[in-house]
Parts: sequence; C-alpha cells; structure tokens
Amino acid sequence: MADKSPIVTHVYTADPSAHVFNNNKLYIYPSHDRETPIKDNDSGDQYDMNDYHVFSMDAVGGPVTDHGVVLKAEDVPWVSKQLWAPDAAEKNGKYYLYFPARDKDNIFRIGVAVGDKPEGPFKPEPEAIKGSFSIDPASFVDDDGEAYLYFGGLWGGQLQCYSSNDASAFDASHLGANEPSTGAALNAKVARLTPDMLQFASPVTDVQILDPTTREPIAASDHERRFFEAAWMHKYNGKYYFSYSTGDTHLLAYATGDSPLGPFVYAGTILEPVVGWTTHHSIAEFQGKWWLFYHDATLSGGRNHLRCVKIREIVYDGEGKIKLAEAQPK
Ligand code: FUB
Repeated sequence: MADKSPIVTHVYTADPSAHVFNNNKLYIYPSHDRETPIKDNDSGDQYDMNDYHVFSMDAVGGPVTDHGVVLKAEDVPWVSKQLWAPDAAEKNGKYYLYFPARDKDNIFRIGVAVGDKPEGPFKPEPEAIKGSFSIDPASFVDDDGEAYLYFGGLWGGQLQCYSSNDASAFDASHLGANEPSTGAALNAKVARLTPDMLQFASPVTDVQILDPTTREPIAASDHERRFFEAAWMHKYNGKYYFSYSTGDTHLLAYATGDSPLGPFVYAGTILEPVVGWTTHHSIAEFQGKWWLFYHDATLSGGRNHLRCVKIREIVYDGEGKIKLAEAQPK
C-alpha cells in the first residue's frame, strides 16, 4: 500500500472525525497527541492528551487550517486527564464537540461542549453526559433530524468493566486487557440524543454485529471481527454503515444494517493494519467523493502514541461493499 502524507506535521494528530458542515468546508476533529515519559501499557496511559485542535480544508489535498486549541482539559470541571478521541455534530446552527476523558475517579465518561462555529471554541457542559461511560463517542444526525451517540472501547477504554448498560455498574476488577474470551463479544453502545444534543434521550443499547451466515452475534474469541473501539456511523444509499477498529488485530472493519440502532451484519474490512498499535477512522462524503480519514504512527517513526492523520479515497462496489480507491491523493 502506497504511503500517504499526513494532513499536518506541526502537531501530532489521531482519531480523526471528519464532517462537512454548512459552509461546505471539511472539518476534522482529531485527538491531539503529545510527548510523554509514560511507557506503553494495555490501559493506554501513554495516550495522555490534554486538549483539542480543529482543522479545516476547502479541498482534500489542499491547504489545511489549524484553528488552534478549542478545548482544554483544565477547562472541564469533571475531567482529570486523557482527552481521547472526539467527534462533533451540528444541529440548528450550533456545534457540539463530544469527547471522552477520565473523571476524578479515573473512570472514562463522555462530555459535550457547545460552540457557535464548527471551528469552535467550545464551552464544556459542567458535568459529563448522564449515563455515559467508556470512550470514543461518534455522533450521527440522521436525515430525519434524530441524533445518536455511539461509543465504547475495550481495555483502556473500560468497556469490559460494565456487565450491563448501566453507567453506575462499573466493576474495577475488569480493568486492563481483561475482556471476555467466551460467549458473544461485548458490543459498542448507542443512545439517542435529546433535541438540545446535551443528554441521552433513551436508554443505552447494544450495537449488535451479526455473522453474515449464521446471524449469530460475533464471538468474543473472534478478534479479527469483534468490536474493540473507534465506532463510526455513516449512511450510504439508504444503508447504515457501522465501522470500527478490531483493536489487537489492528483492522478497520464494518457492518451494515437498516436502522441506526442495528442490528448490523458484518461486511468486511476497510483498512489493513497501519504503523502503530491503534487504528481509528471516520468516513465522510466531500465534493462528490467518499473519503476515509485514519491515522498511523509514521510521523514519529512508529511511536504508538504519536500519530498523524491521513486521508484515502474509498469507493463502493455494486453491492455497497467498501473498497479503497485505486488512484489516491498523495
Ligand atoms: O487516542 C486514544 C485512543 O486510542 C482512542 O480513544 C482510541 O480509539 C485509540 O485510537
């Protein structure tokens, strides 16, 4: 696979969530990686980020504007550390930045901050979203205006610490790389958002991924296909595409369904492992083409926690399967 250039090299960026907002610009909301003496571990302590930048561009491959710091950990009353992968949404002329972070008890929750412009700045709500837990929020506003938040991540993302979808059921004995090895895999989570986009409007439910042949849930032991982290939702041709990272097998995979709440049927992989442990992406249509936004660790020479965002074009075949386009922007 030909190597692509990072969109920016003056800062480390990762976990890109891309959206085209009303003024027809492409906005990317990534994590902002930084240097740390913390050694790599399975809880991801080395991902010690403390602020977010927003980037925009008028065309893929054209100049990229860094809008600077739009939210800092120290400005969010409930946060102790680790501002991980964010996402953004627009509704009724306001912009919402969703972000995971550890609270003062070291438990990951999801917060929201509100801005008047896609490039921020964003003012955080004083408390995390009630009922939220784990990491990697991905927002999706459907054509009918209903908004959803997908989330969840294993190991350092703490998803395995919940035996139900009740945020108060946190069980610290499952911290670390301690996911189930038998039975059905743990699922990503989804909830509808309230009309003001600030809270969950429904109970949290499971994002089920089914085997295409047996229609049984993907097994916990099936690390090539089970959900690990990096949820993303997009819609193509009336179908809902739920895509995600398989974590320790380092694949970007996807599953399709007829409802934003699932169930979804496993459909294949989008991207092979990249340089670096994590893989995390988003998918968006911009200027008549579909794009995969992802990261790798090439900019730092392979240091897992110092990553860079890249872009590749994707296409759909006649059955709606995702393929990497042959000709790619550099
Ligand atoms: O960037 C920190 C974490 O690494 C993200 O939340 C995960 O998706 C993984 O990319």
